[in-house]
Amino acid sequence: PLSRSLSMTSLSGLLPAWEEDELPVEDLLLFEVAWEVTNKVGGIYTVIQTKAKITVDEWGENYYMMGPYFENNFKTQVEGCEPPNPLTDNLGDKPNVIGHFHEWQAGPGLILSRSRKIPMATVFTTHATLLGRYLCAGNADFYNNLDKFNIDKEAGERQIYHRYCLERAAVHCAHVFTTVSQITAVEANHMLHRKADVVTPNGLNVKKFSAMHEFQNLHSTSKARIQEFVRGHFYGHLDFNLEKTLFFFIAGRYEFSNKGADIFLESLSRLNYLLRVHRSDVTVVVFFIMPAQTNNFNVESLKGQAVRKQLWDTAHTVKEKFGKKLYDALLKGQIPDMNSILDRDDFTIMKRAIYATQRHSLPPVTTHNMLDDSKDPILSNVRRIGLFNSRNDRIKIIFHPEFLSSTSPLLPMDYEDFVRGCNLGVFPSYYEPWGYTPGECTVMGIPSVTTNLSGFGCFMEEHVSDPAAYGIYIVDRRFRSAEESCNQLTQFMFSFCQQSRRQRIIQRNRTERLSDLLDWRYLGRFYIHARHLALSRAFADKFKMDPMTEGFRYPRPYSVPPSPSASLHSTPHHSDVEDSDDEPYDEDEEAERDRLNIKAPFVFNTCF
Ligand code: U2F
Ligand code: UDP
Ligand code: G6P
Repeated sequence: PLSRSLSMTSLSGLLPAWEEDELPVEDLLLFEVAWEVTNKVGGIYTVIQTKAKITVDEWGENYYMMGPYFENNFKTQVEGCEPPNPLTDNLGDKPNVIGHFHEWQAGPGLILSRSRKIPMATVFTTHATLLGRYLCAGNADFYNNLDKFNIDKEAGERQIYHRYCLERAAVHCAHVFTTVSQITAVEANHMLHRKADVVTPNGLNVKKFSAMHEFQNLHSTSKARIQEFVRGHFYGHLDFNLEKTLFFFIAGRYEFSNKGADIFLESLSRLNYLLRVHRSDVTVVVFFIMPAQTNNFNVESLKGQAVRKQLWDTAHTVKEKFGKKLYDALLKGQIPDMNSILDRDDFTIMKRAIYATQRHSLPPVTTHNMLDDSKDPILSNVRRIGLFNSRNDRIKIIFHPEFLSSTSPLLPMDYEDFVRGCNLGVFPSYYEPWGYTPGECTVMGIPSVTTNLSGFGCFMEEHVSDPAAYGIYIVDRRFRSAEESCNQLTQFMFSFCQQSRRQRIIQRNRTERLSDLLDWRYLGRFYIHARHLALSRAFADKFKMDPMTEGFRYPRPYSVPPSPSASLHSTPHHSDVEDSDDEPYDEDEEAERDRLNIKAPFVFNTCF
């Protein structure tokens, strides 16, 4: 039986208990069912895949995942094997089964097992509601009208009524209903008419390096690779200083307004204006990584990389010849005549290489041939705001309409390496039940922009005092108009551009310190709680449970934040000198002070 010793205070009312007693897992079976088990569609795959380890650690061989059979996925992602204990035997003396179903696609399994009265504790998790996603993508003023929609009619008009009914039935049949965030709980309450029992925030597998600053070194090496790409892409137009160039990016499914690409573009246009009128020497190269239909890379982009390579090869050839002549002269005890060390051939190949860098067009905005160039929403808006990578613009735009891959001939980097090399991820979503991308930035120590309409943003707002100081900028899209949100986003980015390198380094250290908060080792607890609750509801005589609540909160960091702008000049570590390393700054000391202030990890740790 499940006895408990619990202590909690309420923050949201949906947080789980700590100090949950261990389940007698050897007498139980856990099935987790999702369309995205070994099948990458979107973020649910990331949930299932990253959570696997902690679930196996707890459940061992009594944990089963179920997903669709796609031969290719099966061959590349798992190893076929016979079940260690045939299931018909494991059910014999293990009568208590938990079935955890994700999203409407898995819903029928839950509905049928209840209607057939199979003795199973059921959990249903929604990662987004069907109607919410459809209504937001259709530009409805969603959050101000949550209680006003005629939900059956809306679902019917969008021809998703059958799917919507499956979703709603599964939600109501489940012993325990969970959503990935508080904001989705509110949405589900209106769209599906059930309050969530537990909020199960999405975690990640957090990699810790043995050397604390390794992630800063990785930033530096990945950034160098992005700089190489930029050298090629902007050949002939490299009149901006790459040392003073920042890399921003947005990435994810191409849902133009749900993901906030609309207000991002508008804010970039304003940022461009601000940087120009302030005569800033900072340039920002902004990457849009959102898959659209294309007909492969375009010639101009490929040519850019070829030209860069040719210049590199030329420099290398001349350097080799130069080096050899220098060496020969030194062997003879002479300093060579610098005027004749390069001969006519050398000058000819150098001139030819320079000639190849002349171009009569601006560096392209997109890296691929778009199938629907004229109607594409990103390109249409780039045309509207006129950011065409011209010399005077401080904002340069590169739209890469395909997910990144290390085998690309253009930008051969994995997404993870790319993120590490950037300075800021910008995810100003309107509809985002959780939003993995800013969380992924956080655990890599890269600051990001999120919103108070995203599950991640709300989670950070709730648990971190002064998130901006930790490199989590939260745009208010809930209580402000689109125009005001744009201005706020512009200000965040402008403040970011005003930071010195030193301030950025300090901020990255702080960002990385939040990683523990997103680790499944902690967040997995919410799933454990949901399972316990389901058992106590399905098998009440065996599994008893008391209600309990508790929360945690990260305090403001020890030093004054380097951003946003209001606090910029009061920070004791503020420096106008780019990269000046002689200022006294003891980061370990700051981290230690932060830790003494931070209650959260210890609250968590003592519970394990
Ligand atoms: C949420 O992202 P998802 O990965 O679920 O987003 P999609 O894969 O684009 O699926 C969106 C919904 O569309 C439906 C299904 C999905 O929930 O109901 N659908 C469909 O009708 N037909 C199909 O072929 C495929 C999908 C969420 F948006 C993020 O914020 C979270 O981070 C993520 C993880 O929790 O879940
Ligand atoms: N992603 C990727 N390759 C890329 C860009 C993004 O694999 O080039 C991944 C990213 O790591 C994240 C996912 O796509 O895990 C997007 O998840 P998110 O929760 O942000 O949005 P969703 O698509 O689920 O709405
Ligand atoms: C890391 C490296 C530093 C490098 C810096 C660049 O911190 O350890 O050597 O100078 O990144 O930071 P920036 O914010 O300018 O990309």
